[in-house]
Amino acid sequence: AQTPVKVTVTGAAGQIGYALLFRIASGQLLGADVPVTLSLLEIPQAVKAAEGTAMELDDCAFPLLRGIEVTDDPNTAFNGVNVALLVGARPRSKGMERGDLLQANGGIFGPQGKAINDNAADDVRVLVVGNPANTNALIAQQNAPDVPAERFTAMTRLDHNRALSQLAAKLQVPVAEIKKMTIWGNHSATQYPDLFHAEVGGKVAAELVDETWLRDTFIPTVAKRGAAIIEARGASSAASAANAAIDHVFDWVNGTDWTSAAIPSDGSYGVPEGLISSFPVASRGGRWEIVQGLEIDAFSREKIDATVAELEEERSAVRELGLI
Ligand code: NAX
Repeated sequence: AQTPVKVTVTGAAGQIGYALLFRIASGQLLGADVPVTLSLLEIPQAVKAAEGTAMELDDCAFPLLRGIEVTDDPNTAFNGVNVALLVGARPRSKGMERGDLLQANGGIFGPQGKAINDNAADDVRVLVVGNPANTNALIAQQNAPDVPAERFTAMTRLDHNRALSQLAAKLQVPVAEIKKMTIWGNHSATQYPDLFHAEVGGKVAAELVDETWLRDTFIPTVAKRGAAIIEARGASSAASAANAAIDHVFDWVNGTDWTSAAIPSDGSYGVPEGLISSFPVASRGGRWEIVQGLEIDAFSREKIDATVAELEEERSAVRELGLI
């Protein structure tokens, strides 16, 4: 029998955790034939709630779920971990400056990176969902010098899926007909959803829509969708975020020709090396590769540069705070 894959979810008692854990346990993260064990990491005050979720997971009698642990100790949670989903983060509270936010998250992602460094399995893969996701991933990575840098990634797949859905609705086509969608840069309002490389029925998507819609509707709708969900639901995206995390890890492990993920830059497309930035990526042999050779026109160049500049500022800020 196959050894179970250990999947650790931080922020397990939160709303994304609740939408995510049952899908992992049912086999959707890694495949319908891969047994898993789950480790639920929470802060002490939320351990009891996470235990309640663990009870419900038990009550599903998932055939692939071979064990559950609930803990507030990162060293325990990441001991032997193969897939780490870092969801728990410190949200921005009223009046909080960016520096305070980065500092608070450094206090979470620094120690978690170190715990991954010291305890994880050799094949560990890390996906950071908790915001500011790209920079939190960078902090964790920089605190895990013994883990290959490329194993630290951040989630822009929700933005990618939002872009697919917006374009499909505009063109009245099924999402499956859209290929080569790309989100560039930071998972923030500066992100750049790119229709100049996306294709629908073999045609370039940007040529199937008018320029005004692309610039003034599509890009801001995708970039500000998170805020629109909060406005409508009274709570931030949860099931769709969990779904995107599942998509990201499934494709990383099982392969894909094209999607979007924030991965450490190798300098491609002028993105400074080491920044964890979203790119068009393929996954082959269990590794992400940046899709090469795309032509970037002036419009896209400006958008990519703006979002990458924000990532550079965040990196400088966490350097100044001594977090990396
Ligand atoms: P919730 O506030 O519902 O849950 C967060 C949980 O994390 C809480 O239970 C909290 O106790 C726990 N937590 C805090 N610090 C922790 C630590 N040091 N160790 C372990 N657990 C800890 O938030 P939720 O709605 O689940 O969102 C989680 C994160 O995802 C937020 O940072 C949010 O901004 C981010 N998002 C990222 C998205 C993306 O596309 N990358 C989209 C959705 C979401 O907004």
